[in-house]
Amino acid sequence: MRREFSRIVRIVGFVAVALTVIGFMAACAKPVSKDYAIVFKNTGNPYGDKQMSGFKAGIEEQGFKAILQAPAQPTAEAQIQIIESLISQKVAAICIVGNDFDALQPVLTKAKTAGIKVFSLDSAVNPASRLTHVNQADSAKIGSTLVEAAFDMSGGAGDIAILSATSQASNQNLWIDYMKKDLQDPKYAKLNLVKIAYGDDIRDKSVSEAEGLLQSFPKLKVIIAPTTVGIAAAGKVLTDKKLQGKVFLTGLGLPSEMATYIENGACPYMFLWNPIDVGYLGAYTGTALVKGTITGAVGDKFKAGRLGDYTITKAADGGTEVLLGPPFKFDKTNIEDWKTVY
Ligand code: RAM
Repeated sequence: MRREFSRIVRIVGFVAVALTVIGFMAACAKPVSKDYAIVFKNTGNPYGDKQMSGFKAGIEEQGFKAILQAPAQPTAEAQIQIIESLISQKVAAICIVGNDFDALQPVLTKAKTAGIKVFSLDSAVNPASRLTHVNQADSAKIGSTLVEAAFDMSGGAGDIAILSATSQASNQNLWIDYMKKDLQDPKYAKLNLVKIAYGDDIRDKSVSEAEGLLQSFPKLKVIIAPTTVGIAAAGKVLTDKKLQGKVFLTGLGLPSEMATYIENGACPYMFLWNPIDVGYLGAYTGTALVKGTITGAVGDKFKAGRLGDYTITKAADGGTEVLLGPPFKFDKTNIEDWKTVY
């Protein structure tokens, strides 16, 4: 009886100590931040605004706070300063739209060491700097689709040029690499890539780069602009110069900015995905990483709100990614329906 009593006392004592320790640990644990940050390439890009609005919607509908940031210039240096300040603010996650594949690694590693979940979206940072990447569409498919469009618009032969964003933008560079690989195919032997110009996703610079291409290459048949800023700038230049039917434009554009140029024939067709959905998928990737539902490993699964279920897969750069879906084609038959959507 006495032994039984002292056993009970020991158990009660043990439970009390355990509860005290758990309570102490809970009191000491850092409160989990409810702030989720996205850092876009630069300000003044309507595509970036739409992507960030999707991120904000996805974060806020889960009861958290979204911090939307973008530097004035599309450089890695400017993004590093923003990330330093987000580290001091102790945000829960940083979703980076990289202005450089490798240059952000030291600051992103610092963020990771501080317990912040780091992942990229739209424009990837290298696998060592991220847990995973939110990819808008299959990169190889984007490259081959744009080369095939140039082939089609040029009638299979002639000078073509690329008007890109910055020379360091990892998403554009990846797509351009795939385009160059595709152009090796004997089918495209008569297509002559004369120049890759960089408008830096700045409207005025993109306009003058487009004008420069026309001046330097009078026989130019197609401009491929794999950036929404570049394609809209080139659309304006071709329209102002009344070059519809002589020089064709294709690439990745926002229906809202490109409707005029699709309707007037400067751009027979182009492609994109829904940038709001890219941001929204990023929001759910971030919260899943913070909750621990996913770690960013191949095979991890999570639910992205209204978009449904996603699985992390292997990315071509050796890291992992989550893919939104296939790119969508916009032409005269559907642009009217899409120009008010995004
Ligand atoms: C521009 C940006 C963005 C890219 C789109 C297609 O707005 O460079 O990163 O995804 O174009």
